[in-house]
Amino acid sequence: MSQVLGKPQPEDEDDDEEDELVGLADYGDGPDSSDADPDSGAEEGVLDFSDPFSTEVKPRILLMGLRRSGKSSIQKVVFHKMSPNETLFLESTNKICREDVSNSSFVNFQIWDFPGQIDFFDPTFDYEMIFRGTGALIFVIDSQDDYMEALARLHLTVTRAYKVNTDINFEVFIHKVDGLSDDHKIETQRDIHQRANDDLADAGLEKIHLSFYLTSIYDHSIFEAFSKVVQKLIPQLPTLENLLNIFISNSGIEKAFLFDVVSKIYIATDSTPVDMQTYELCCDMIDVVIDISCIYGLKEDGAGTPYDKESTAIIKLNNTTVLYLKETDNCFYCLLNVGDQQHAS
Ligand SMILES: Nc1nc2c(ncn2[C@@H]2O[C@H](COP(=O)(O)OP(=O)(O)OP(=O)(O)O)[C@@H](O)[C@H]2O)c(=O)[nH]1
Ligand SMILES: [Mg+2]
Repeated sequence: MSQVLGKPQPEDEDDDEEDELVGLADYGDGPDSSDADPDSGAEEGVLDFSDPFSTEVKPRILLMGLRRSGKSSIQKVVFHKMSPNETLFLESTNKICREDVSNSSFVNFQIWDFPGQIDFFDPTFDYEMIFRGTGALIFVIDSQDDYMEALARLHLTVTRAYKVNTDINFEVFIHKVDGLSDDHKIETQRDIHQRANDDLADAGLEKIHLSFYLTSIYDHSIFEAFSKVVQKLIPQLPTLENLLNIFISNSGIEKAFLFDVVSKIYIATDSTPVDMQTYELCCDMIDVVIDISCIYGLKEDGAGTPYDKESTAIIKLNNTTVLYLKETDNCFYCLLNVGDQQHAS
């Protein structure tokens, strides 16, 4: 592995199994198999095709990519608030793990975390059934490693999936970019973009559109990228954006985001460009408000929820920025007002 400035990684005990291909028969189907994931909540489980959930009409987001590319880490950091350093101790996934994410009326989908090596030729792997119900396929590439094999796998995965379902959004996460310099990031993205599209063109499949994101679990880029993936699956997005546009043009507010409280991904924002610093500021504000609410927001007997529809917070920064946050239906409006000291009311 050609590690460039990487964070320390534990010994990969499974290195010798690198070429092992996993068929569906290996994914486990009994109740015992779910303990492969110690963090699994009640809703999280190992795929069982007889499970009524799997036929439910919820957009499905697949996390695919080579082993140790960072798929499970992404899921844990974004949806389970796991700290990035803790992901060093995650075990390799050996079964498809499915999780329902139903945080609000807008954020309502399933995430399927795949083991690194899927064998499309294994007759027990019913990829047609999997791709048929898929809204987005996130393919994770470890940018700190040699990515040629990952590109070949990306091509195979995308072409297979496209044959089954032409409506899938193909999202490529060029991941672990925390280990790359700024120049190296741009160069890697350009190279991966070029090679992946050339491969598709050679196969006569230029019509397949791939979106690329530079991501890392060590900063907010993974939340931003996931926000964009999820937004594409929200049919009400144009309406929400329109409402936020009308809102900012009538209120003197500089920027407005609609956040999912639980994951901190933003569901919508007005059409002014998103600047990373502003997004990070809003994420930090959500953390502060939730932390303070959990300490002071409960009744003395511990009853009630720490934050609810009545929750509001205003933070004034010393650079004339005012942050205003309001909860509604498990979403936060986070508004940013720069320049004058008035806030929305
Ligand atoms: N530097 C860096 N390391 C990361 C990042 N994301 C994940 N990792 C590390 O990459 C290693 C593998 O992560 P996993 O999430 O287990 O990878 P996976 O793709 O789920 O692997 P399999 O389950 O074997 O397919 C872990 O040691 C993580 O800490 C990142 O953004 N930056
Ligand atoms: Mg994994």
